[in-house]
Amino acid sequence: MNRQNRQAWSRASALVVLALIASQCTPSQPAARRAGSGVQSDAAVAAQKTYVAPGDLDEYYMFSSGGHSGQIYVYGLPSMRHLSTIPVYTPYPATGYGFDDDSKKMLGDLTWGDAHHPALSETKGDYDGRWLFINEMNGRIARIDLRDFKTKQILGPVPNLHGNHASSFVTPNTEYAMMATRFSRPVPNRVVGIDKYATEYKGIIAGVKIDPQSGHMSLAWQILMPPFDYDLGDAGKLASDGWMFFTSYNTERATGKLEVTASQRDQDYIAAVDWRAVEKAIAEGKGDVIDGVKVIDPKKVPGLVYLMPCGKSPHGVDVSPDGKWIIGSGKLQGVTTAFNFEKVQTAIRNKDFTGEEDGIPVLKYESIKDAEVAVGLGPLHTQFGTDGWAYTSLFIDSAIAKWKLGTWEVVDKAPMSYSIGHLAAAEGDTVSPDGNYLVGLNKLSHGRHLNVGPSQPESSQLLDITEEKMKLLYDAFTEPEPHYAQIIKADKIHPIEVYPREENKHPMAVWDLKDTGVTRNGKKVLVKMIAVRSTLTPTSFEITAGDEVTVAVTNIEQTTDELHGFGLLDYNINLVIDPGETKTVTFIAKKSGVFAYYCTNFCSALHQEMQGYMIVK
Ligand code: K7E
Ligand code: CUA
Repeated sequence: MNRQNRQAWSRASALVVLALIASQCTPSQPAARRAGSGVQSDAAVAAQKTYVAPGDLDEYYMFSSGGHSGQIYVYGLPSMRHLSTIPVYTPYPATGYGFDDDSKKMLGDLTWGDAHHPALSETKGDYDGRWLFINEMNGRIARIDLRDFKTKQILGPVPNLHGNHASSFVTPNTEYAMMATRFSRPVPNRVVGIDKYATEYKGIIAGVKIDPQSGHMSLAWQILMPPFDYDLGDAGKLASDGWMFFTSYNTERATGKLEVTASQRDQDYIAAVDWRAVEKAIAEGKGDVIDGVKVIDPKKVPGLVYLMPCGKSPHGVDVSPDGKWIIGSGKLQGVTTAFNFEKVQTAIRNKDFTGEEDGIPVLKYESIKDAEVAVGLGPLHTQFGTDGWAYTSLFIDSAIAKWKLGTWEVVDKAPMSYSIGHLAAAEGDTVSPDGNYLVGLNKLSHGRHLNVGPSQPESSQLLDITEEKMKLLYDAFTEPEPHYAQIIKADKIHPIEVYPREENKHPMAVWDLKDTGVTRNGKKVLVKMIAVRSTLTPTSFEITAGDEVTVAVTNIEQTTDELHGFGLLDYNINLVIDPGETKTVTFIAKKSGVFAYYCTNFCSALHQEMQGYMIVK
């Protein structure tokens, strides 16, 4: 049996069992009460659809932003099992992240980050399973390699850009990831009174160039924008390829109590950026260097940015799979607007403008919109399924509305428990969404889990969207703080299980026990160590107080799942070394005495024997 058949078979047999259980349930269970004899209860159907039998594997990976935990949580769908945590902006002792020299250097002075929007790399508008990008509020963006699920690069904090929320949305061939400011400030940063906010503070939109071979990110250009709060973004695709869209609020340029001062106007904007034209302008030498970055002022270089009026205080902006429509709405409204990209282009050609903001033309709302869809109160984000189906999260209604692109009819609403923020559909940001699963990422979850005190667990809710009515299948605990997630077919990702020995080019790697040991160069001491079941070699080493010590540990295993750790007590040192990997840690031996080190990852029957001593004279 292949994997799919095996899954179908195990679900079918599970269904029989569950239906039996459901039919014998006590009457206190409403699902059982609803089930007539011989008819499966809703609960049994839902359980069957999410059941992944022991030994079977999920169909999808979901990469969920960990918000201000600074991490990414990996889930399997449809089981909603939490499979892994990828530390990105925060030290994570479980994998030793933020303790070894390389990851410590990558994190720099910041040991937290507020991550919001993961973006899988794309080829021709389809997830290609190579990399995952995620933004962070302290002006940073990171790349995770999906070959080993490890953070490989953190770019930033980048100059001029403050509060990187409208990020990391990639373009259809991963040419760029984006960054944009939630918080405007003087550019370059200097002290200017808040009374000068409207004229002296600036927003920034930035393009981060991604190397197509290595995935390496570099800051390519920035655009100087009016001091609005840029909130979310999405890249154009197919029909609208070459463009980027960003929502903005506080177009009042207000300060102070924004919930009042920034809600004066009926409309704010979606900024439409022609990034190919920006690329060309930069190549032609346009723009000024500010704090080391090429910055383009649209007042001096027209034709790159346009403002599309949108309902007040918009949050998400989402481009339909064919690229024809741009969906955005005020988050206090009862409708969401579908803007027609063709009409946007026509309005630009005809100079159908109603005004300008700092030299950026404002397009006429009536000329560029196709429809206002009555989705319900508090529309935030829209995801897409097959056949033109769209799903909009409604924060105030605490529901998801299902509606159709083109006919604009709303056909279904599913209540969420509760106060949904983002939502994620299977392959939902691609040119061809799968249309089978949808996950609501809820901001609050009152009463959905056992009570664990004031910090209530958040929840993500899995829905079946294969039929006309959306069906709730599962509630899963979600680590704080849920923002966006992306869902990719499992067979698109092929992670390695060990680092092949021949790929290890680390200058301090050793593979033969006779090459281990201590070398000294003045006050600098290098300890080359091998970790292999069940010894850390050398089993002891001596140094002198005040030495600068580098311990380089190579795990010479080539066996799956044979990780070893190097925990050094009292020195706050905790490495975890995967099979075939070398990691280093450098520290000053400040304390003298005897200190034990040991393997932290249970690796064999004699794991407990895997220990040694550092003697500091
Ligand atoms: Cu939570 Cu995208 Cu930061 Cu919406 S954001 S809800
Ligand atoms: Cu190696 Cu435990």
